[in-house]
Amino acid sequence: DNLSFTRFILFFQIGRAFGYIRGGFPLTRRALITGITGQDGSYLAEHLLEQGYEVWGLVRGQANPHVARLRKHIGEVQIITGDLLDQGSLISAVEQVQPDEVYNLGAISYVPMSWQQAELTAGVTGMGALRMLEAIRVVSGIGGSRTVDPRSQIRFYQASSSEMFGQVRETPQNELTPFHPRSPYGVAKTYGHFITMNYRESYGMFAVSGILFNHESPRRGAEFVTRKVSLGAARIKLGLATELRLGNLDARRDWGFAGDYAKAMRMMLAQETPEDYVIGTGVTRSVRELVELAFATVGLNWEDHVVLDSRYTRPAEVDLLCADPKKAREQLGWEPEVTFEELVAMMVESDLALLSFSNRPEAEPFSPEHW
Ligand code: NDP
Ligand code: GDR
Repeated sequence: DNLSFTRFILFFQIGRAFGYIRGGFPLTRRALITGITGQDGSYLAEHLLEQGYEVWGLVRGQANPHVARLRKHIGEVQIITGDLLDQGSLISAVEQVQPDEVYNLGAISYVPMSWQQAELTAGVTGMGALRMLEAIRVVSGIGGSRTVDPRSQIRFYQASSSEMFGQVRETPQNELTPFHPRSPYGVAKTYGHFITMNYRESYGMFAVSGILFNHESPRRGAEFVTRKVSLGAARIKLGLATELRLGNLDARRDWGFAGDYAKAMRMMLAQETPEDYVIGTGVTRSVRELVELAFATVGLNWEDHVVLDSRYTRPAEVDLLCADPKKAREQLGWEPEVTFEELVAMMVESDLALLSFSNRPEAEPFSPEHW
């Protein structure tokens, strides 16, 4: 009846107002995630669903095989088709989903591939960010003399990377450290970073970049060094292989757990003002230390099994990365929860379990080209 309808509207409006006062948000938020089929997409979707969000994922391709993998982790995600190379598809996605938040995680993200397909990397990893910003701008009617209520703005998160620092002259690296990218991937990410900043400055959009250092998990692609090592140690332990071929063991990275980093993404969009943040642990380790620890976890000596192979060295390397996450700690209240030791143990144990069931399809999740 009319009275209960009026009451419902009243409670709804009070709820919305309360939501704004508490965290600047109405009660149920709708998120659109590009790159939902990747490592971070799955953790972010999981986290947002836990927070009561309605989650939509942009998926490319006609029958993307990664969707089945995503569905196994998370059921409630709604899928919409689109591609970061296709401006129209992004406009349609934003129009259809009407998101409160857009997380742009889609990218060609494997650094060595960016030398083999530099133009594609520029198009997806770099220009993809511009296309998504344009989709939001056009659908929101921002630009020219038209302004929007800042509270109803679509908030945009860009997945920036510590690879933008590249050849660093200062360590640890923070939000003010200059960029000197060392790969076509790093260059493309630097474009994505600055175009995000530019749309914030030009149009007043709530557009931010998280400069995330390396983050890993059992869901990490098998071409990246942590997963290659955890799978390698597990395979050797189970007698499925005898050696593991690697490139530069001296490179140092700041490795954290992807689940912790997904939380930081949401926190950045929940702030009063749009700002960029460095996210990392503040601890740096070499690839050699990673290998030593992973093999020790299964009771093996890495030196008996690791073979150096120049196919895995890069035309230009990033030698040392170490985050200074002070701003994120102080302003977001973000802290990493999983240590490097716990992360390596988690990944090796997960791969031992995975490979022990040899008739499961995930037992061979890597392509021979990367192995
Ligand atoms: P993944 O490589 O696991 O995932 C990449 C995602 O991008 C996949 O879902 C892939 O979908 C999608 N994608 C590729 N090409 C396109 C395209 N043309 N249009 C739309 N989507 C596309 O990466 P991560 O999850 O590890 O990383 C997420 C983001 O964060 C990336 O942008 C990465 O560069 C960045 N980043 C990652 C860090 C890390 O340590 N993991 C650190 C810093 C930044 P498909 O299933 O179609 O292949
Ligand atoms: P990275 O991650 O390039 O830092 O980019 P990756 O795990 O590929 O390499 C880390 C370091 O390990 C050295 N390395 C090897 N790497 C791979 N992949 N395979 C090997 O056999 C091998 N041997 C040694 C590399 O030379 C490098 O120094 C990741 C990606 O997720 C990016 O998308 C993201 O932006 C950055 O992390 C932060």
